[in-house]
Amino acid sequence: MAIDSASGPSPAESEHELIEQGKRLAAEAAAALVRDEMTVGLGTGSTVAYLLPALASRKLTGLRCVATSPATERQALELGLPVLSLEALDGHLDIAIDGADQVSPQGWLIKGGGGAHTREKIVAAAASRFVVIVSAEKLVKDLCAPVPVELLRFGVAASLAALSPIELRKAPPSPDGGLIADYLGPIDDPADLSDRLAGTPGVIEHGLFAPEMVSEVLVGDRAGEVRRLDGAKPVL
Ligand code: A5P
Repeated sequence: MAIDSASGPSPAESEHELIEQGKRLAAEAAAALVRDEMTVGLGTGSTVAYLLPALASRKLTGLRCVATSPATERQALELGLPVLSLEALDGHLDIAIDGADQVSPQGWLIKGGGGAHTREKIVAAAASRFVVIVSAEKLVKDLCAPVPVELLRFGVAASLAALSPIELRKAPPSPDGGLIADYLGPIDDPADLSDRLAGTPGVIEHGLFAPEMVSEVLVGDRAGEVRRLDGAKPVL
């Protein structure tokens, strides 16, 4: 059988590798921002999956972490990172680090691709500094659907009707029992949509994160560099 020795990775494989490299570089840069004795919010997702080993490898023995999902908690504990509840830390964190699905030029985020946005938003808001870690393709000119939404199970038919067009996700409920759905309408003005979603009875939380929540976005680009974009939340 002839073996084609010249065949390297396919374009799709190369693209995937570049994206993964971007996530890893952004995650490693964020891990370097953490100092010993800090309290740290850990996000959820494939980019955070690079953050956890990078953080664990720093061997900061005084860290105390809060996880935003069972998956993150499991991985963090396996790596020896101490995980506590937010209550045990009096509801305050020094820094939170998390991925995003989309980042707009104005600093709005869409999060919740993994359905963890409710806990992620609570943790981001509880942190003095919220650092977003993304690969370059997450930077978009205009935010677009889907916007993840967590809904209370009670009265879900009414909530869905009020939020049309929206689709319940074929996924298990969140660890807090909420149903995950995706709002599929236009996003002409993220602030207006954020208000509309938040103001609809039955909505527990939605995946639009305002620029005021974000301290900085670290972008792992295709050239192997990490760029820093300032957010609107001051870094003290
Ligand atoms: C989890 O629900 C999400 O908010 C993630 O933070 C977001 O979807 C980014 O995930 P990736 O790092 O896997 O792209």
